Amino acid sequence: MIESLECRIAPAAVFTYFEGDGDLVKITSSKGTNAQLAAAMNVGLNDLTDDPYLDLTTAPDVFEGAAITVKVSSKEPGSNKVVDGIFINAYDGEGNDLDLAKVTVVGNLTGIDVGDEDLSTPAVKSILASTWGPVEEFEDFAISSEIHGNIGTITVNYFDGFILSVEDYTSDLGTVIGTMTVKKSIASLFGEDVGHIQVGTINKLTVKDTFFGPADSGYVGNGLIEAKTINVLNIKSMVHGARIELADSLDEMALSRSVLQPYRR
Ligand SMILES: [Ca+2]
Ligand SMILES: [Ca+2]
Repeated sequence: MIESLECRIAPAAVFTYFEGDGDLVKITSSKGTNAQLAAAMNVGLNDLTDDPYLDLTTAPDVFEGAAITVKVSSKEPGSNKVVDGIFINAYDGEGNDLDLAKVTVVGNLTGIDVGDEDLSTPAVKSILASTWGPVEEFEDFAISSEIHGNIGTITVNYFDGFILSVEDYTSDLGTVIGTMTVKKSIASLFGEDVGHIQVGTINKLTVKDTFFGPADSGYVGNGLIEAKTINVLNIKSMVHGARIELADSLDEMALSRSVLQPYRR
């Protein structure tokens, strides 16, 4: 008997919608049904963003651990051929929280809230997006991406978003980012919290081009990394007042070292 092709493809839910520029966007979830995915779209519209809003907290048990892919499946002449912007909600802090596996956006990820109550399992294994944050310059602010737990890897061309550890980033529970690779720039746009990261630890951060700051725009948190620890750091250039601020907290390990080596740290 010949096995049909469909049987060998992992079951997935699909939802499509048209963008203003004519692109047909296809959302795929490795968990759930087409109906459940459709019900998650634009439910509980986030008044912070006009972009499409995928609210997976509508069925956290269904989508727990799902891989989510958002990409343009049918390109129109004259369109930009990428997803213009989508916000993914998988954390509401009210018990409807879930972890995700691989999140892929071929285009702009406006923001993502993610992570269940179990901090021993990653909030999200990986995030791959062309750009992350607002798409227009002087759109004034980046919507916060609230992360409850750790992130395995982040790979983006431009990071203009606002990653915020739900747990106090100066505590032991703060979000840990394993590897973050920015192929172009951080804070390439002006705006409040555009290109702002506040997490406990980044194990490896690579910025292949420029990490920008606010210059004289007056925007707060524009081009700012706050963390307790960054282990491996490789940034080609930092300009315009870009800042990295490490939390000045003396934990037990640091205290014991200071006792052993009173004049050294
Ligand atoms: Ca588009
Ligand atoms: Ca978790």
